[in-house]
Amino acid sequence: MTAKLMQHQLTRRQILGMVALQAAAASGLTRIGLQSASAAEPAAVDNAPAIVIGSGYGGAVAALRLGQAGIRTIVLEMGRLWNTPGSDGKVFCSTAAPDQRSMWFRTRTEAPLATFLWLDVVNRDISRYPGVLDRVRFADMSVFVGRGVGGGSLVNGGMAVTPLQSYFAEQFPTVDVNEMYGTYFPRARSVLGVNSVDPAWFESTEWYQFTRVSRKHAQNAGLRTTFVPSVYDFGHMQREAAGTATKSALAQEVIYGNNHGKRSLDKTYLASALGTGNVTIHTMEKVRAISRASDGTYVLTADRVDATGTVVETKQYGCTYLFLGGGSLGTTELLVRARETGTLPALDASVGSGWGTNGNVMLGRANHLWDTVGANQSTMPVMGIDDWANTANPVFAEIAPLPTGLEHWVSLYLAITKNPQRASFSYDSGTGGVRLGWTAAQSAVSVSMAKKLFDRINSANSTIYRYDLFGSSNKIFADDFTYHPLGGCVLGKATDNYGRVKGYSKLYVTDGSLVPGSIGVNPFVTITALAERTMARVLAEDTAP
Ligand code: FAE
Repeated sequence: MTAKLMQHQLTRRQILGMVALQAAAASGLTRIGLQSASAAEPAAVDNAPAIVIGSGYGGAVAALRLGQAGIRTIVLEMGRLWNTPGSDGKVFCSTAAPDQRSMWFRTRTEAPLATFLWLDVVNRDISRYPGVLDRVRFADMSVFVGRGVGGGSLVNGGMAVTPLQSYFAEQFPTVDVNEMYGTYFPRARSVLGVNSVDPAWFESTEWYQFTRVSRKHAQNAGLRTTFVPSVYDFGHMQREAAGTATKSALAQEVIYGNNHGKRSLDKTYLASALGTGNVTIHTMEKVRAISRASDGTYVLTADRVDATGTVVETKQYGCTYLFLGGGSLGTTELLVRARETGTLPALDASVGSGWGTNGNVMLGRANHLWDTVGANQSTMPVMGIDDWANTANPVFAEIAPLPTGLEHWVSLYLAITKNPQRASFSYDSGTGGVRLGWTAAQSAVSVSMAKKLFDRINSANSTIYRYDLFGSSNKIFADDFTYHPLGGCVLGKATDNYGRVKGYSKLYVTDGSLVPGSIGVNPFVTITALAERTMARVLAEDTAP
């Protein structure tokens, strides 16, 4: 964002919060609050009325609303603050030249799209560092997640989609949909800074030729396409294209972070939360245990790690109100461990279950030579093929970019299928971690649905699939990873109808673990809106003196 634009759009609280973030980065602090904007680091505070675990969508909403309510709050985030430029002058590295900043403690990148023409040209050796993207591997499924202040908002494609009301109601039968669509979805979109691409610019720019080609192929098969909004600032993107702003979406930046243009949570919810003066974010601290003291308050154990991953300190925290925003994986792991090790034994038996991939499958199609997709591609998707209304085979497929700087004739997609399969996490006492019971056969259900849709598109356009993008085994459908982990502590099952965890008072879940495995579109707007709904209810009913 340019300074001018920021002044135009940011509230006073956000500006104060951004000052705090900047000051923390400049002085290398791992504790960020308004106090850190002054020279002295605040005194160590291990107790707070409220603690939030994680700073992704669910955590950021909780932090802002608690701060606004005047409740002193600590946010514990295992990743780092991302606003210090590296030696190249950039905060984040691009997908074309990944370095240590790309991935969470890896020696080689593990990009979703592994090969090109079967060649191992995508991934690079890197040094171990708390990079921004993690790939958490389970037996038959791996999960991409963001690490850092802002969680998934730092690495995602910015697609800010509100689900179909009827499907939301199907997934959340106990939630008042009128209230969600009348109050909480609009509130979430407004604070997230959701905007839409200018249709005239979309039709004319070389940067979205890849999308127009995929739209034509979908239409040739009689399929409907729809624009999807984004949290990437399209004003900035148009200036990138015009050469008047530094390129980010137009410079192959996305899954390892965007240096400009994206309204990630550190620029929206979290900046405002810090601006209340009541919220402090501690970075590089991973919570590993939660228990309850005899007076009913919560006790947390957190490991602080340095840039090599070494634990440099183990800390104890105490709080009255505890909000879990560690994401579907982080929150579920903490609660399953707490139940199975007996530190929170009254947790419901359903904690750990109801997990799904949002039916994710990635695939590429090979276009005819005359159907060029363009060497220049924006990394921010703006359109989906919407066949969700097809009850025999509901699929919503995002038209995804594959920016390489060269014409490659590939149309890439991330399909979201209505896969009804769900899995559970179980505690592994040997490692202290969790296992995920998702199987390859469960992924095959998503593949069969994606295949039915894309077979139609291929047949209408006399095209074929690409076999060279997902490793050396001629794999067409990448069904072994997801960007959209959902569930594990499902609303109304592991919690009450507002995210209050069953079995314990003043313990709440606000993140993607509430969503029962599928929401039919990209999930962060839903996660944000549900967190807004939880916070409104909790602040009205549970925190009154
Ligand atoms: P999340 O954003 O993952 O935040 C959890 C935070 O908690 C992280 O910062 C963790 O580091 C931290 N954490 C976890 N455990 C602990 C612990 N024990 N102690 C301290 N900190 C902890 O959770 N969604 C869309 O809607 N549109 C898109 O275009 C889109 N594209 C995506 C592209 C990629 C490459 C990826 C990976 C995801 C994408 N998503 C997209 C998914 C979206 O980012 C995801 O649903 C949300 O980020 C989930 O929000 P949560 O609040 O549940």
